Parts: sequence; C-alpha cells; structure tokens
Amino acid sequence: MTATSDHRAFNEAALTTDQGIPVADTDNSLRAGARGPSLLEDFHLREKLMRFDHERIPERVVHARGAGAHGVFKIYEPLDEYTTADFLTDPDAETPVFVRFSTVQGSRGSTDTPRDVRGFATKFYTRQGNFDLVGNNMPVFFIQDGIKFPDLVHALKPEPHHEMPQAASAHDTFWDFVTLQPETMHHLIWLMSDRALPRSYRMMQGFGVHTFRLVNGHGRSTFVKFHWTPALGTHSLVFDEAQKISGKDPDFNRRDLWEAIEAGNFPSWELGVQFIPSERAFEFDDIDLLDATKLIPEELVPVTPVGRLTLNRNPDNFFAETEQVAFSVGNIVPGIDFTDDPLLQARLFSYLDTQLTRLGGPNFAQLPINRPRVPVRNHQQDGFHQQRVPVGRANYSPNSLGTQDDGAGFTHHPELVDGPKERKRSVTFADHYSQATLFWNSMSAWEREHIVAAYRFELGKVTTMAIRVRMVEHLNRVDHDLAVAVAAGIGVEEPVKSVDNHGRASAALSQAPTSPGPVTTRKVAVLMGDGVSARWVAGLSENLAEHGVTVELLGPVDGTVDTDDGLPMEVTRAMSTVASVVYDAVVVPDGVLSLAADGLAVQFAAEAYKHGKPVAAAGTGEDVLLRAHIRLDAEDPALILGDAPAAGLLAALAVHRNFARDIAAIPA
Ligand code: HDD
Repeated sequence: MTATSDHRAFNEAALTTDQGIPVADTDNSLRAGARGPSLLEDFHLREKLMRFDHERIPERVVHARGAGAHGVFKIYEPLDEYTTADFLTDPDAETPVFVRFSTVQGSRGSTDTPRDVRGFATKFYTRQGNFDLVGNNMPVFFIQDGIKFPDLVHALKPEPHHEMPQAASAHDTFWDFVTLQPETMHHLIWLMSDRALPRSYRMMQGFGVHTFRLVNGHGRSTFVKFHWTPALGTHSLVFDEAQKISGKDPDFNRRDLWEAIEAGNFPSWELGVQFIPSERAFEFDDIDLLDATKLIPEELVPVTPVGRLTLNRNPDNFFAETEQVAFSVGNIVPGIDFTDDPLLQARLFSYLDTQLTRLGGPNFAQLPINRPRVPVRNHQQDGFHQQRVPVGRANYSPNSLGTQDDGAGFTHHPELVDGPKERKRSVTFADHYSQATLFWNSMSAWEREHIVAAYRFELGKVTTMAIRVRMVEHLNRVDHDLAVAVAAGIGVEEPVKSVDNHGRASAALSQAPTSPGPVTTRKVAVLMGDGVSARWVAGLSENLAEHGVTVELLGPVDGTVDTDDGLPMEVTRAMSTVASVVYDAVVVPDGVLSLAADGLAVQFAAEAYKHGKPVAAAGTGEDVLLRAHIRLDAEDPALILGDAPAAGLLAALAVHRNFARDIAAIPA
C-alpha cells in the first residue's frame, strides 16, 4: 500500500470533524489531567456540542407529524387533449415523486392515530420542474377563504393558555370556532366519520380539494379535481382502537408504511381526474367550483383514471428528506394552472412563506429533497445557506455579458377578470349544509353510528354548554335524526325539526365495501401456548401467507412453545409486547388450555371482536371466546369457528370488518 492510499483508507474509516480533521477519540473531552478541568481549546468538543445544540428546526405550524416515501408516477394514456404538462402527456415518462403523509393538529412527536384530517402531499419531479399536489384525505376543507386559516388553526391547536389537548379536536376552542363559522359543517362531518382514522396511509384516498385547471396546446382550459384511490381499498380504524393504538404504537401508520415498502409490498394509488369543461362551470346549481367546502359528486362528473403512483423506496434519512421537504401549492408546471378559489389563492402565499422560517432562509429549494431534477437557471442569488457557486459577471437581465435563453416557459392562462375591489363572499358560497346532508345520507348504518358516537365524544368533552347547543342547532339543519341522536348523548334538549332532508346521496362517499378487496399485508395474530397443534398453525400460516397475509405467532413470552407433537415452535413475539389493536384479525387455535385463563388472551379476542375484526377459534380456543362474552351462535361471517379457518378469514379480511355485530356487552 502506498502512503497516499494508506492515508485515504484511514480517512474513509475514521470519524472527522466538520472540517475533515480526523478524530482520534470522541468519548473523552480534553482535560488537564484525568480528573482535571476541561480545556477550551478542545475544538472537537466545542464543534460536537455546537452542532448538537442546533439540531432542531421549527416544526411545521400544521401537519407537523408525517411520514414520507419515494416513488414513481406514470400515466396510462397521454392527456394532450387537456394539458401540455410533459408528465401527463408522455406515455413513457416515469416521473420520480416524493410523498409525505401527515396528521394536522399534533406536534411532530405526537401520535399517528388521532381523529384528524390526513395530509397527502406529492412532489412530482417532472422534466419541466416540480409540481406539488398538496392534498388531504378528505375532498373538502373547513373554510372558504384563506384569511380564516389562522383562526381555524388557532382554534384547532392545543389551547394557548395550557397547551392542551395534544393531537385532538375534542376541546372548547375548536367547537366554539366551528359552531360560529357554519361553512365548516361539511368538513366537520367528514372529520367525525371514520375517514379521520385511516387504517393505513396505504388505505386512504387523497384529494387535491380545490378546482385546478389543465390547459392544452390550444390554450383551452378545463377545470379539474384530482383524486387518489388506493389499490388496497379505503379502510379505517374505529375510534376506540385508534385511541388505544396511540399508546401501544404511536408510530402505527408510519411503521406500516415503512414496513410495507421494506418488504417490497409497494403501495400504489390511481390518479383520477374529474374533468369539467369551462362551459359546464355554472351547471351545478348549488356548487360553486371555487368553493373548497364543496365536492362534485361522482354521479355528476365521473372520475377518469389517468395514471398510477407507486411508492417504492423509503427515505435514507428522516430529517434530510421527510422533515426538510418543502411543498408548495404554487409549484406548478406548464399545462396546469390555478383558479380563483380564495382558499387556494391564500395558500399560494403561505407555503412559500412558511419555509423561510422553517428551513432558515430562501435557499431551501437547493436542499436535495426539494431540488428539481432539471437545471435551475436564474439571477436569484446569495442568502443564507447558498449552496450554488454561480459563475460569470452577469447576474441581471437583460444582459449582453453572459448567456440568456428565454425559452417557451410557463404562461398563465389569460383568464379575463373584472370586478370591484371588495371584501365580500360570493352568494354562491352561501350554502353550508346541503353537502353535509349529502354525506350523511350516503353513509351505511354502521358509518352513521360511528359518526353519532364521534360527535357525542367530541362535544361531550366541550365544557361550555352553549357550544354544544349551537352544534346541535347546526346538525338539525344537516339532518334532524342526526341532531336528535347527538343531542341525546350530550345532555342537550332534543331540537324541533326545522328543515327537510333533501334525500340525495352519493355512493362514492361511503367506505362500506361493495365487493371484496385485496388482503395483501393484512396482519393476523395467532395466540400461542403449550399444547398448540403444530400442524394446524403451520397449515393456517402457510395458507394465509400464500395470499400475502402476515401471520404473527404470539407466545406467553419470547422464544418457543411446546406443541402437541412434542416439538418446540418458535413464536414471533411475546403477546404482552403488542395488543389486538395492531392486528387485523385474531385466531385462537385448539389445544392451548392455558389461554382461557389468561386475561390478556381473553382481552385480545374481546377487543378484536368489539372492533369488528375477523376472529377465528378452533376446539379449546372457543373457550377463550366464551370468556370474552362472544356468542358463538351469532350469525357472523367474520366469526370463524372450526378446524379450517383460512378461507373464512380471507373472506372476512377482504371486506375489512363486520360492523353488524351486537357488541354492546363485550368488555373492551
Ligand atoms: Fe395547508 C401544510 C394540505 C389549506 C397553510 N397543508 C400542509 C400540508 C398539507 C396541507 C398536506 C403538509 C405538507 C407537508 O407534508 O409538508 N392545506 C392542505 C389542504 C388545504 C390546506 C388540502 C385546503 C384545501 N394550508 C391551507 C391554507 C393555508 C395553509 C388555507 C394558509 C392560508 N399548510 C399551510 C402551511 C403549511 C401547510 C402553514 C405548514 C407547513 C408547510 O405549509 O409547509 O403553509
């Protein structure tokens, strides 16, 4: 080895300071004698502490907690008829993307499963620059005008005097605000539905919310709404389960996304678009396309599938990528354009602005995760954290001393605008109830029960009675029966019917499955103990694994259990380290006599049953269900008894849950 390569080998292996100086010892500070005072000249200690002291950056003011992943987007067919956007017209383009999912209310260190809206933000690194689709998992928003956003968020966030509650909307200030701002009523009912409790980021829809425009090569503009539809179906947790997961595994959704991608089970979503030709813009009597509190029912404008998003790579570093990614609704490429939606217009300012504080200066677009995958050329310069080294003298335009190439760039759609300056809401924004009614009418019986329970829970935490009363008055304008049911749970007098329900519904709004969906990556817990039938468990595991279902064998402790054929069988983990709430189904096999006397096993079965999950048992396993107060003679396709449960379990998992059960007496 030469002296040079020797030197390089040493450098590659060794720690260095930020100045590249090799570090000999990072465990002991420099001292005057082993028990003496530390010396100021210890540059390594000083640098190490300085860097540590400044590791934190401000968290996002909303959507602080999130998880992200890399992937690709590809269209099915070119969309030239509607747009010139390269990534939507080149059938061969595989556009790299980074997606960040998030909750809204809680801090960065809060839990994944509060009742909350989820963010679904996608950065497309297109060949014409970055396009960000910064959406949510609900197709509407609380407010119509961005000037109300600070008020909404102040009311939603923990209350300012004592900073409670964390990651929850069940408190006075939130309900005070929303009951005084009736445009929130439609989004509120979505928030009270199971949509606010996604089983997985991989199992939730996404929406661009606003009406955007696509503009084609002839300058023709078409209004569009963007929809993401998950390949695994749209599924949710129930509230009790979500609350328990918050303690058992606060990283539940983040872990689920990470593990699926690590295992090669790449989640995917179909991008769908509702195309609304400009001529049809005023065709929908009670829906103004510029009002973000309204959706366009799919019965009026169907969703056309246009492409597929697949997430296939976890970030290498959470901070560098997921935390530092800076989305902006204003990042838009030729062929796509904005509308005059006043919520969208306010967002165009806010996202660019917030990054200055969060990422410490104007050069955040140079961070690796934010960098476009195309060359960046302009005369913007300097500022904190500048990474580029511009060359040449000409940092202005026009110039004759450097090069300048104004190619065919982004042109704004030349929409004609005319009107007096005024602080005024359009009268076409005035209806705040009929789409909340539409949502309520579209729900299945169990979805309605969950919504009523959610309103009762949230309003039951509101200490100011006048706010509860106000909310019941609003609900009475959504649907009288809903208002009566909620009022009965929160000590408010039954309201007098004031308006008739319009009776319209939209099937796409319900999450009740209409046909079986994929079971891939669902997780089944098998409760283990000495005496278990080895062949039974092995057979079941094999059968389920063939369908992509993950089986975990939960033992009384880590290690092995003794099976009926005398051989030890290894368990996946100890039952006490998990809980039923982190599984999709629970199985109690035959032969394990200890389980019926084990409170934890009984709780596993009871809780899973209470949450509508498939529960299977064979032989002595049925004793565990009896102890859990589960009626074995109940008509229940998701209660699978007998020796060959695989087919029944798969069928029950394919429809997610059975909420038709009578669970009132189940102690969980
Ligand atoms: Fe927003 C973050 C989605 C209205 C101001 N928003 C943020 C994120 C998502 C959304 C997904 C997290 C992005 C990420 O992962 O980094 N926001 C929405 C949707 C809205 C919406 C779907 C309504 C249709 N937002 C909205 C309004 C304003 C903001 C009206 C202000 C006028 N939003 C912000 C923000 C955030 C943000 C303060 C916080 C961190 C950030 O932008 O980068 O600027």
